[in-house]
Amino acid sequence: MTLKQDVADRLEEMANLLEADGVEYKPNAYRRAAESVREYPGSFEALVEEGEDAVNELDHVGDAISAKIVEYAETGEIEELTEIRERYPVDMAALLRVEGVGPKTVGTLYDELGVETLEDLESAARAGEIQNVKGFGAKTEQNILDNLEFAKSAGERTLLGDARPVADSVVAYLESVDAAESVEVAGSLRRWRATIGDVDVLVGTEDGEAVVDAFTDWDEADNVIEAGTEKAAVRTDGLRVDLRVVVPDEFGSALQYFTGSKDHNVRLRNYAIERGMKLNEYGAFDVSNVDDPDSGQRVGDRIGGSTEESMYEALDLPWIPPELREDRGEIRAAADGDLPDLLEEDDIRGDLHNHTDWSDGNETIEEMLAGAAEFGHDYLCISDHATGPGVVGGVGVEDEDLLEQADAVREAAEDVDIEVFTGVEANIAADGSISVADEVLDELDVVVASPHAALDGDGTDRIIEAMQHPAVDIIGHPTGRLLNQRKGLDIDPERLAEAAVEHDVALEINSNPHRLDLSGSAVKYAIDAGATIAINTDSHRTATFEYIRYGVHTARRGWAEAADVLNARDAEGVREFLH
Ligand code: DGT
Ligand code: CA
Ligand code: CA
Ligand code: ZN
Repeated sequence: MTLKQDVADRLEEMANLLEADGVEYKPNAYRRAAESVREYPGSFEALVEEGEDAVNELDHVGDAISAKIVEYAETGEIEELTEIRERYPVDMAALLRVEGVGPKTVGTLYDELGVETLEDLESAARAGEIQNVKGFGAKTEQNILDNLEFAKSAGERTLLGDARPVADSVVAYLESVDAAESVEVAGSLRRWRATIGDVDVLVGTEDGEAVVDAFTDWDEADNVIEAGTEKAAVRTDGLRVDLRVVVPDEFGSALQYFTGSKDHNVRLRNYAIERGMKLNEYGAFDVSNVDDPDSGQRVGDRIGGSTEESMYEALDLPWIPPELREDRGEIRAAADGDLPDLLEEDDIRGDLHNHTDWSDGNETIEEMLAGAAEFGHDYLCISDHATGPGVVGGVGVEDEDLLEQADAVREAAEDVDIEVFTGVEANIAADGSISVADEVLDELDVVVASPHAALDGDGTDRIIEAMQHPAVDIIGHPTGRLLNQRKGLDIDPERLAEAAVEHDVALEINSNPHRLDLSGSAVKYAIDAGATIAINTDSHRTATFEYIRYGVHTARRGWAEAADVLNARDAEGVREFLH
């Protein structure tokens, strides 16, 4: 955890606790300050070293807050925060995960019923105590009960976007260790699941002890959980990293085994058994002439295991990309020669959903366009928020200003070497209507329509209704889910996919690691139905253009090929698709 993250988290906690306490205005001041800290581009340590006056220069940070930031950096505590924590000894983060429960509700339920944890909340709701609190009712209580399950399971897993940089860093470190011959991440991270239980890393080596020693010395490890001769585990930023060491000759079989998924491995092992083979983490063995194949781990003729390819080859199968290993028909497809020719990161030519400081983005139109050019895109679409359900005025751009912005975008486009699309992110209301006037939509190249309000219950009809609007090109983050925070709309992925084909609307994979919406499994329905996918970052600043890789791998989890993806086409191809 860096000082910057730490401070931003503390300020946000302060905001939530003040709001729980019924304080007005201050909570938002703390939230804006937290945002500024999070966005600070330079070394935050260096800034704090310079003292309160320097910290005061940050946007939305005044005297009171800069003093607290310096206090925290110097003492590791903020006195006022400690006090208010004592007044509200609640598990705020967990309680806020319940859809419909905000800091204010947490405060009231603590004051009235002593609710501190999710368990307390559940028993209070089950006992019917919540509906008797002033300002609450039977409906609120039922809502809390409905949303508790999600909140209880959320938070146990780490976002892909948080785990991947940790994995990249531990792999780079282990690659620098002399004794390590080959290093790979395995597990759910190698399959690019949206959330990760723990990070699995595999090393092939003749000297396991040296690798384990180096691993436990890794300077990003906060503590060592275990250290043996073949495996070790450390914790960093609350995330567990598991290391396995194997001899080089068993690297491929171990990698295949530890990549999972468990369901894929079970099906593959059964496929092997039917063919007189035995697969495990030590290799692929021909056991057709062995009386009792279960008599040991290494029985029969070893015909594969040093590479992962050799494991699949032993079964006459082509290598199966990790993203497909979820037991969704990939082994059958491999046997039939029908594996998809998966989309690659390099296939992406541009990004069609991005924000600027005209709405809630952090950078100007010019900065976003220059950043996209530098990132290597051939084109970028500026699609700021319109006003409408879920997006308040002041954040969203009013209709008449959208036209003015489009002019500004076209003008800025003249100064960059990439193609630029004008656009908008319009809101889909609960009845499926679109928040922007038709005359305005007609003037813009790209219309992204996204749900931002009433994000519970079944949203299929609403989204399909929105697709029927003739100006809509892309459905943005179709379920509105926020991983670990909000379940989002229930969507029937099959109906959604069929409607997308019928109305020629692309379905977005929003690459923001908090969203990854659509999910890989929903994408597979879209691909099977022949729908077009758009992979966008929904960037609010240039630094997040790189999130596109999370979207690409999510698309691969949905079996997408380049031909299925709108922004794998050139700008001309995109124009042909637009309405
Ligand atoms: P996670 O960590 O919950 O996000 O998911 P994974 O898939 O990374 O699971 P993890 O870390 O428990 O184990 C890594 C891989 O090792 C897993 O994908 C498959 C393999 N594996 C682990 N335990 C078992 C097991 O009991 N049976 C089988 N067949 N495979 C296992
Ligand atoms: Ca794992
Ligand atoms: Ca593990
Ligand atoms: Zn949005």
